[in-house]
Amino acid sequence: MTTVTNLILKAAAAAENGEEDPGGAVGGCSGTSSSSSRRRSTLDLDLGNGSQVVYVARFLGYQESWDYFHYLNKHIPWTRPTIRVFGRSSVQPRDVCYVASEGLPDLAYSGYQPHAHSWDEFPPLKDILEAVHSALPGSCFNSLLLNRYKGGSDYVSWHADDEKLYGPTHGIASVSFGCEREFLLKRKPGKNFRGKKRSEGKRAREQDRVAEQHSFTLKHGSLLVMRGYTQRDWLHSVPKRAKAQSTRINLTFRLVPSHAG
Ligand SMILES: O=C(O)CCC(=O)C(=O)O
Repeated sequence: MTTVTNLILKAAAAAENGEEDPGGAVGGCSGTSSSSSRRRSTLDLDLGNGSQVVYVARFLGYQESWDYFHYLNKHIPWTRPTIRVFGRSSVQPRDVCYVASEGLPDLAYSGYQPHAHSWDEFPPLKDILEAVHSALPGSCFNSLLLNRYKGGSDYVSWHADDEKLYGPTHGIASVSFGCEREFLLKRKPGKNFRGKKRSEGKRAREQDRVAEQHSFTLKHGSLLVMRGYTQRDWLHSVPKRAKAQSTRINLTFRLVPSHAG
């Protein structure tokens, strides 16, 4: 799918070869300085109505990212649980694991309540979390969902991470390793494009549809941030792709307020 987003991404990638934006700022949960003063090319996409996406193609270095990939692939206790969607049981089409700080309310989705592992069990995850906090001043993530896609038949279908647990405007920071996969965003049905009335006519509706979908190729070592009302107003997915033959690992860092639940 060629969308406006992918054209912008190509421009951002070209810019990476030359001049780059400063991406790593001082700040974050611990208030530490950036793990790197590396200059990064970023794409900021305003989705309208208080939703934004930020994409950093080279968030982590290439070899460092492979080191994380191999560690996570080997040491994470991956499971493929049975979940219930629309009243039907099915095996989740990817491997998952959950890590969270102590004392948080339990996460549950689709009839499944994952065991919350401790950050201390997987020290490299704490390093990645610190890099995320450093790159996103003011962020303070305390939980992490890990996904492993073993090939192009593994996927995540259209959904929003809009569980009450997270609150209405929670940000999600998503770090990817290994095989590149397409990540799609589309506006939830009934949510108007930038507050405008929906257009009349087939052609106008098709133009609206294209304007309301975005596609990102999530690269090895990249960071994608969904902010504001993105989970309230948008759906996202990683569709099946026959060409994606190798393993991809994705980490989604989230903040669970300790009073949630
Ligand atoms: O693998 C990805 O990039 C997305 C994962 C995702 O949508 C989720 O964990 O909710």
